[in-house]
Amino acid sequence: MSKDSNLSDKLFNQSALRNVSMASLVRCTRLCLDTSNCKSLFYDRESRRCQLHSAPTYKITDCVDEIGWRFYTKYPGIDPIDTTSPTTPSETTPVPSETTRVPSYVEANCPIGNGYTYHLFTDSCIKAYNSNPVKLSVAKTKCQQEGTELVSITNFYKWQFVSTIIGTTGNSYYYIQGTKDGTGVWKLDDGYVMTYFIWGSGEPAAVSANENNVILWTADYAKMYDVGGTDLYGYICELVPPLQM
Ligand SMILES: [Ca+2]
Repeated sequence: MSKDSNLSDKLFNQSALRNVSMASLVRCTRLCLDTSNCKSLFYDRESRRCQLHSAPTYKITDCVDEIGWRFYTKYPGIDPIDTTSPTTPSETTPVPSETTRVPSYVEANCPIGNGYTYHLFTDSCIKAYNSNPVKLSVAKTKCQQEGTELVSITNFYKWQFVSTIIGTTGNSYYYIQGTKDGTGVWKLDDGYVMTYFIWGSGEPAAVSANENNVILWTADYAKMYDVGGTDLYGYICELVPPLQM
């Protein structure tokens, strides 16, 4: 997320996706990143209000003056849309050519030339590997070596996107984020509790000890299975853009 100082002390006070209290900007940002259609947010440090929005940015003239609010967007550099009147394409609108340029935020958030695939709706950028199966610790290292991390699946739409990348047939296994702690709670690598699961048939079920990690198995529609971390599987890396605040 990038701060846009042009909208400091401004607020777009219509049609927020969420309007909630959040203890910090980091948490507000996290909520936006976990909300599939959130593209920008306003945060007021004083009142700790957090407003999530579905447009990448807003025109200053569509905002009201509200001291204290700051604006952050996933898509810096995008021109604001007209929020005051519905746009109707005119007859002279040119037909987009097949060589439409890749939007700059895709290039910035996802090096698609490197085998990664970008999904706008979940703002995620992933690449699956399965030709050289490895144990979990090596999978994490492999992702880190290219500046990414194992994919974290935080909602249905993210899972759905990932499943289209790896497929839902065949017999392939892929490590993803998710570690069960000593009290049985599943957590992501940053310590947050996992809230979204799409377990395979009969899972989670530890048929051997220490099935404290998660894979997706294409033979069961790319659903989640708890496994140990020493088996050799493919893995899915995700490029997570750094927070800019
Ligand atoms: Ca299992």
